[in-house]
Parts: sequence; structure tokens; C-alpha cells
Amino acid sequence: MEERKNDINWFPGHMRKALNETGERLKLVDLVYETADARIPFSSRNPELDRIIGDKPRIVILNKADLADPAKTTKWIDCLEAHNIRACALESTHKKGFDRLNKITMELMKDKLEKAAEKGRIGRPVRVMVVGAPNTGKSTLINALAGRKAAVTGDKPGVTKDFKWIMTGGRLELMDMAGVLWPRIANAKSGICLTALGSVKEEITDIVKVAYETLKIMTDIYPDLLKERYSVDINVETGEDDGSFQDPFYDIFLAMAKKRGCIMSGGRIDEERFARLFLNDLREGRTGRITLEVPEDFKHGRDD
Ligand SMILES: Nc1nc2c(ncn2[C@@H]2O[C@H](COP(=O)(O)OP(=O)(O)OP(=O)(O)O)[C@@H](O)[C@H]2O)c(=O)[nH]1
Ligand SMILES: [Mg+2]
Repeated sequence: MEERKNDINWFPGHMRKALNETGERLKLVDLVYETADARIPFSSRNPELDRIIGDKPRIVILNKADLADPAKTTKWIDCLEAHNIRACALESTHKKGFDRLNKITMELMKDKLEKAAEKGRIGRPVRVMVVGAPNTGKSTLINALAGRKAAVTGDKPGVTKDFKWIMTGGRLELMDMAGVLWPRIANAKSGICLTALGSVKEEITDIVKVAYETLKIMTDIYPDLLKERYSVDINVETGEDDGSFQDPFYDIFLAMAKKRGCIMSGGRIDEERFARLFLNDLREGRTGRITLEVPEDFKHGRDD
């Protein structure tokens, strides 16, 4: 496989601005909903955002749970809660999981609301800022809570560009924020996962490299799903030890592309076309329900 450039600009200027504004606007809210992608609960949580949110009450929401491996989602929720981080799984597009979210919200707000009631402010609104990596479903979540299409959503990162208050008609007042990444994603696997699942703009990435690296991860965790979807043998043996370089993953990549008819005139494999097809299958759940990370992998904390 060709050597391709590796330097993705994760952190355009507007994200620095949005991160700075997050710190200032935190003063205006009671609570933070931090969305992460349930398929990559580690990689889609922003360490800079984590630092900025600090001690402000928060709920980590593993969104898109309908696309994730349910047993692993439960593991992640248990792990977060064991670390004293309130967490719940959500399927914003299907409006599932909201009872638990509302319950935790009210638990976290109980003291504040009781104090307000003592001072005569009964039914005081609860103000929530919704933050998280791009494309993790912040605006979709807000629309589900508001019961109307109040925020713009889209299946690409960077849809929400500026903050916006949205009233739900009930007790919640929600602040939609632009999705933010962080300047230095040191963990290469995190970078790949974030890109594969749509948090990084496709235009600035090497799509073939991302698809190839994601295929490697999938081969390790979900070989059967690949076998089933693409009707190929997943054989990662490197063959004879004769010193020649062999790349079984690239062979699998090519075999899958061929099966899918991604062939150019002259018989060459159309790597880019297959890369897009492969990643779209994955993002939209056609390959199956997947979670690319488990808590055990991160026992020693993050390295970015
Ligand atoms: N399958 C599934 N898709 C979801 C879910 N929540 C959101 N989506 C989809 O994910 C995409 C991104 O949703 P948005 O709400 O625009 O995400 P966002 O976090 O506001 O994105 P930015 O504003 O770009 O940061 C859309 O295509 C949504 O339909 C979910 O729970 N399940
Ligand atoms: Mg948005």
C-alpha cells in the first residue's frame, strides 16, 4: 500500500473559539450534557472539554447506542458510574433512553431546585449546555427533548457553527454548541476511530488510509461481521517467513473491494470508492452493531 500523508488538521480555528466560549458560557447553565459516540466512548470524549467543564455537574451521554454493541455499552456505563461520572445510553433519533436521562438530571438538580423553591422560585428552569465532539448527535438530542426540529442536524461534522438557546416548553432550557475536537490527538487509534465514525471532516482526511486502518481494527474485534457483510475470508496470517513484506490486511481490503465491484477500467481496484463504501457501511450500521473500544483498554488513562 502506498505511503500516505498522516497530518490531519483536526483543530480548525473555530473550534478553539468554541472551546473558549464554552468556558465563558458554563456560568450561564446548571448542568452539562456531554455527548459521546457509544461506539467509541473513549475516543469521542474531548480531554480539553473535560478540563473546561471541571466540577460543573454533568451527564455523559453515550449517544447512537442503537449502532453500538449493547453489552459493551452497559460495560462503559458501569465503568463511568464507578468513576463517579453520571452516564446514560441514548438513541436520540429513536427517542430511546430519555427516562434515565431525565431521572439523572433531576437527581443532580434536586438540591438546587429545592433551594430555589424555598426562596419562592417554584418550577425554576433547568439550564443545560450540550457539548461534545462533532457529529455525536447534540442537536438531534436537543430536538428530541424539545419535541420539534429546533436545531439543525446533519450526517456530517461541523453542522452547528454557533451556540443557540432552545426552549423545550417544559422545564429544560438547552444550549446547543458547536462540536469540538482537541488540538493534539496523540492516540493514533483515536484519530482513526473519530474519522471513521464521522467526527472529522472527510475532506481533510486520507480516506483510504482511514478505511484501511479501520479495517485492521474491525478484523481484530469483529471478523465475523466483516465475513458476513463482504463474503470474504478473514485470514491475517502473514505467510512464509522469507523476509518479504506481506500485508494480509491490505489483501483483505483488496478482496473486499473486489467483491463489491470497486474495479476501475484496466482491472485496478478503486481503493477510494471502496474506502467510502466501507466507511459508510460502518457509520450507518450496515456492518452490524459495533463498539471499537472497551474500558479495559484504558486502565492507565489517556495518552492524549
Ligand atoms: N443512528 C443514530 N443516529 C443518530 C443519533 N443521534 C444522532 N444521529 C445522527 O447523527 C448525525 C449527526 O447528528 P447531529 O445532531 O447533527 O450531531 P451534532 O453533534 O449536533 O453535530 P455538530 O453540530 O456537527 O457538532 C445525524 O445524521 C443524526 O441523524 C442516534 O441516536 N442514532
Ligand atoms: Mg449540532
